[in-house]
Amino acid sequence: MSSVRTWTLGEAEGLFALPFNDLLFQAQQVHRTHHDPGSVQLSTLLSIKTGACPEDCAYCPQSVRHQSSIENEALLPVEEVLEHARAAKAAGATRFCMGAAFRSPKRKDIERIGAMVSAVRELGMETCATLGMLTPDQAQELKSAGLDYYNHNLDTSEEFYDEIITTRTYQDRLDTLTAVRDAGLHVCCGGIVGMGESQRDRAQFLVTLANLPQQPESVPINQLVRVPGTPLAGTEDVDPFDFIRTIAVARIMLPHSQVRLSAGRSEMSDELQALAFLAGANSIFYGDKLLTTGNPDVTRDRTLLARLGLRPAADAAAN
Ligand code: SAM
Ligand code: DTB
Ligand code: SF4
Repeated sequence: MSSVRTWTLGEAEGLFALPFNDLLFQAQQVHRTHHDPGSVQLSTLLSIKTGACPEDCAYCPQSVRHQSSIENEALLPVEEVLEHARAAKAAGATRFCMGAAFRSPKRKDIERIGAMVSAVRELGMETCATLGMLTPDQAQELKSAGLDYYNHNLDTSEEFYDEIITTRTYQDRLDTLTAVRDAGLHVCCGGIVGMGESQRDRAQFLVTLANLPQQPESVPINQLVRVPGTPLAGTEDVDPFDFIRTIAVARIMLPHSQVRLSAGRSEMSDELQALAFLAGANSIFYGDKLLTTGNPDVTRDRTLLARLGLRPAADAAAN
């Protein structure tokens, strides 16, 4: 899916400035033009390598530089990952996302992760991995192993990025996204709302995503999970309506993408999540855990979807 048009910062800020109901109406119109409004895609996450990451992302409990209370864990064996994937499929997830706290994976990591990807794909699930920076060869290897999606977030605007991460540049992120795209993988790229960024940063971040040579197929919008021990633990609450505005503007500017209501749902009411679906979110992380923090349990999510008359998207894997 190529870029539909080029967006300017002024246009994106104009969307954010619309009266809330006008913005949601426009987002619903775009949503209904391009997507089945009754369907929500379910992705389950698993942390396959946890903690001790050398990067200094201020939001992340897995950075070696922050004092969070997570337990570090080396790269899991293939069979253990497969057990989690089977359980996720049985619970109704169609995509299995394997996350590793790497700056970038080593050769032996790619070999084992390639085996995980092939095995999960054989279950009939879509596969996604997020492993940090990749070289073009590594992206190609993962593609050959059967990887469908690679998640690599831009997180925020280029201008605000330096206040959140100093151990890599925005251009490093863009380079990996190019390697992923060139390998023929689907791109999953989104960001975080609630790190102290301005509305302008949110608008600029979405302009960057929307103006990529090809828009990402999947766009996770996370609300910051304020984990004790991380530098952002004390950040102020986001206005929930501003969070919904970000989802709506993403839906309008990225009309064909799956927009995922991602981290932060444990702190959201059912009503706020319903507004996010109205604003055009059509995917969630599904399962009791994200990577290291909690997520609503499966029963609560199934009940919520049923109360809203929303259906889990049918199995999309066999392609
Ligand atoms: N290390 C790899 C990387 O950074 O690309 C992959 C794993 S990393 C945990 C994946 C994404 O999780 C980050 O890009 C960030 O958007 C999101 N994330 C991490 N900690 C978060 C938090 N506390 N709240 C919300 N999102 C978070
Ligand atoms: C994404 O955008 N959000 C997910 C996934 N991609 C890898 C991760 C959220 C992590 C939240 C904090 C944690 O559980 O460690
Ligand atoms: Fe490491 Fe990824 Fe966490 Fe940054 S977000 S500290 S790169 S695991």
